[in-house]
Amino acid sequence: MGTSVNIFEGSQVWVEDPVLAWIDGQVLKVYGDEAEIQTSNGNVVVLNLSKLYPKDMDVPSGGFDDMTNLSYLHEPGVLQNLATRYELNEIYTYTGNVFIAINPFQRLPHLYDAHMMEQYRGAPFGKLRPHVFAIADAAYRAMMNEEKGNSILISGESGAGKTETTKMLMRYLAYLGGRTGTEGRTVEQKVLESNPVLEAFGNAKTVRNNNSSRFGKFVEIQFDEHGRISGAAIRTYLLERSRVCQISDPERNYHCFYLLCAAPREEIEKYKLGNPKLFHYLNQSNCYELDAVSDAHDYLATRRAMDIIGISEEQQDAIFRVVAAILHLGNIDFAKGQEIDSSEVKDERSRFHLQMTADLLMCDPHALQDALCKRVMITREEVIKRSLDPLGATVSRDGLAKTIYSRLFDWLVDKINVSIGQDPNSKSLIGVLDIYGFESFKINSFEQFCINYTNEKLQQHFNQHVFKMEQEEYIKEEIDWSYIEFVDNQDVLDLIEKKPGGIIVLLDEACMFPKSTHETFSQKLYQTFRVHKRFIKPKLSLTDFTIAHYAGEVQYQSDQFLDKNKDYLVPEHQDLLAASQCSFVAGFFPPLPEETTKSSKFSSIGSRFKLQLQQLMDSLNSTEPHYIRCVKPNNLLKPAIFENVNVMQQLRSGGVLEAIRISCAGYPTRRTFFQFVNRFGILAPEVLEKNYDEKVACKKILEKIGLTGSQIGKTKVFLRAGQMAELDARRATVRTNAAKAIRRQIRTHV
Ligand code: AD9
Ligand code: MG
Repeated sequence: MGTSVNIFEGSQVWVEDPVLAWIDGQVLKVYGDEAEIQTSNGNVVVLNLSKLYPKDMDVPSGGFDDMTNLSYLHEPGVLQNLATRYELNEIYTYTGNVFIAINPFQRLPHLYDAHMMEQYRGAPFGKLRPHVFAIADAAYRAMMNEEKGNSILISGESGAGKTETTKMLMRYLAYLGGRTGTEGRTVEQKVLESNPVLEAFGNAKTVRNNNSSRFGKFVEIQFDEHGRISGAAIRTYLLERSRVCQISDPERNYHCFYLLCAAPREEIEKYKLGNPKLFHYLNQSNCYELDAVSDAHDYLATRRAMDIIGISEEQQDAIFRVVAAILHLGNIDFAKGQEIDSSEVKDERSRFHLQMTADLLMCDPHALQDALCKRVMITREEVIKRSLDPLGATVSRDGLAKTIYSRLFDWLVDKINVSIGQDPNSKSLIGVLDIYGFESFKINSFEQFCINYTNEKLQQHFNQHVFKMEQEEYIKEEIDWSYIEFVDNQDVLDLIEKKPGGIIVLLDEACMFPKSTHETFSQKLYQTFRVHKRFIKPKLSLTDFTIAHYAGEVQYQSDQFLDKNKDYLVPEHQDLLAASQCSFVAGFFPPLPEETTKSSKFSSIGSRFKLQLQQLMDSLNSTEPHYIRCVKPNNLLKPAIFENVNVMQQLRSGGVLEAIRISCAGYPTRRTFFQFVNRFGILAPEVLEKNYDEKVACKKILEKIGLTGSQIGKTKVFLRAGQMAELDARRATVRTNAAKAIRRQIRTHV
């Protein structure tokens, strides 16, 4: 979207730059459709006029709070504005409906203290500086005034600050809807304390974030007719299961394992734990400690949070007993058994850990060993027990660990929900969504597929909303808007979720057909989507596939799709744990209905996730949404470093620029009549001399300059993309000519 018509000698412009994303410069010469530009780092470049973007010379030194105030709402303008503000620790900025939060990577205590909360309480929106409290306040007021549910959708890449932002929002909502002076465990306290508990069991250090959430979360806070918090419901999505038994340096496993290893001595002794370096599930990585975090302290804090939520002492003991059991389980190694292709517990040390695991899970050690090393085969004639080789037994062990851990996590979520309680009479609610952002790595598997699918869904929701808001503004101002085109991503969603024939359906079919491999699955995809414009078969691979997502192309490796899509609980594991003497553990494994044990053992993670997403979208669709886009300014996780290219990429994939694009399709620039006359009156001085009312003056100015396509609303002038630049260019010419005239006059007088 170049604005070539308005570029002339002396113009200040932005040009693309490989290092800085955008760099500013001045036009030295224009010839034909090319221009010579001197950039601010001293280079001279020649570029086609369509590659130049006008630079806004009226930006205040601290940037704009709301970027729709920029004369030119384009990439470089947005980037420059955000960078300027970030340098001043102004981490929050609006772009119309979208709220952008840039991770400061440093504590800014004053930004979130009690005094700040007080200030934002009930303050008219836009009166104070942009702040997450203002978003929460707006959602709360809207909920109270309109008796309609509101939701706050937070997105951004790993480490961008989603979870921290969510916690600030929840704190502020608890402040607005809390019961002052009440003692004991109030609903809002339980809601707040659910965070440290879920983080202990669902967060881990990754290369991208020391406290990365490995699950998605939607918290629905319910309010009574007085606007007080009366209940809540937490829904979680897709916990990363593989982390329990597989980590790579320098990441960590889930926090709870390290917390328990740092527990007081009695507990360490009771569970026969000790240094985390002794456990296979932890020592695959060399990272055991986190900067500025004390696991010992966090262990006690987690226990306290559990107290507040209402998890009994006994249940807490059971929870940590299961955590310890998983660590011991991981230390059971297998060696070749006496028979061919069989396995047995390797050595004395492994036998010790087997015994410990059985003790902690309160199950029979022999049954545990069998469940790990053998499989029951049911053929038409007989039931036989087949041995697994050592590798098979190890896979079985890891499978058991993952199953137990994910059931523990689900139990915690359920427990928190029951303990907080839902309010059946709730008048209204505010939902807060903290979910993984778009991912594109070197290797992308089923997890990235599900994550990016989620983001496509949310992006569609976002686009539709932004578009609707735009239209509402046009209707309010009574301007004509019918020809604005709306592009959406329904085609990508069809590719993934359509019934019949979408990728998820084809994957389920492959999982149900015993002879399928990832090769046959990929072939099926290639055949089915040969002409789909969002589906690409990469040239150099026979099994990868690429999806052209709204945020860019992602190449997926299909080799683990089938395995990862199968949620399959080995019957031996089920039987073993269902028979546990510990009711807590046995409770994770309720007896299955007869049919499922016999026939369809396969249950599809992809299809279940699709259903969960649909339910989430249904919930969101009944609310008034607010969007927060978190941005990670650098990959070093350090304060005060703003990497342009990196940020630009996130604004693109977060849909911020998409929102801008949608608004550019209409009338992106609006000025009140007063602002317009003030700025462009110079183009029609004769109009200013008459005493027209502002609206008429605007009309006369527009007539005189012959600007077509713009519209006059009830309170504002609406300009098409690029028209502001055109007007500014004319204004600049008029001013230069005036200056020349004055100089001439001075010369003739002298
Ligand atoms: V992930 O997708 O769960 O891996 P998030 O949730 O987006 O990611 P998180 O909120 O965990 O990121 O933030 C990462 C780190 O940035 C935090 O641990 C803080 O150290 C830091 N951070 C984020 N937001 C703020 C803030 N508003 N003030 C101070 C912050 N520090
Ligand atoms: Mg998070």
